[in-house]
Amino acid sequence: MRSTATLWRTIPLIERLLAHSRRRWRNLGELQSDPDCNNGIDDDGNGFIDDCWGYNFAENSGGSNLMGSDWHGTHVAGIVAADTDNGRGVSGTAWKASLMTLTCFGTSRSGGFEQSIVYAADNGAAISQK
Ligand SMILES: [Ca+2]
Ligand SMILES: [Ca+2]
Ligand SMILES: [Ca+2]
Repeated sequence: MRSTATLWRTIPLIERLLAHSRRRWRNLGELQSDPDCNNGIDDDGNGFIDDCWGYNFAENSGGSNLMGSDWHGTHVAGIVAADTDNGRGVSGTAWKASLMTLTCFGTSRSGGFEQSIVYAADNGAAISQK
């Protein structure tokens, strides 16, 4: 039987999701020196500029807006991490999880699928479980 304990870990969404959510994973190494997440510097030295909330691998960009080409990731984010027992909308399947935004379907191009999985693993997200 599968353990549900890992469902409350950080889960990478290899798409994109709402720009602001309290369920968002955050990169404190970047945000502590760049709270507005727009200085154009790789503050934590991990190879990604302004990756405060995740990264847009399709268009090789960070910052606070990681929106891509459609709303599918936002829909999936709700399925995964919507608050439970609050009388609003749905309950997520992993409602204590934080979500890491990794855009691979950008506004002008797609790509970076493999790199996004490596990034997620390097930053503690649950990639798979047994
Ligand atoms: Ca960085
Ligand atoms: Ca920065
Ligand atoms: Ca709800």
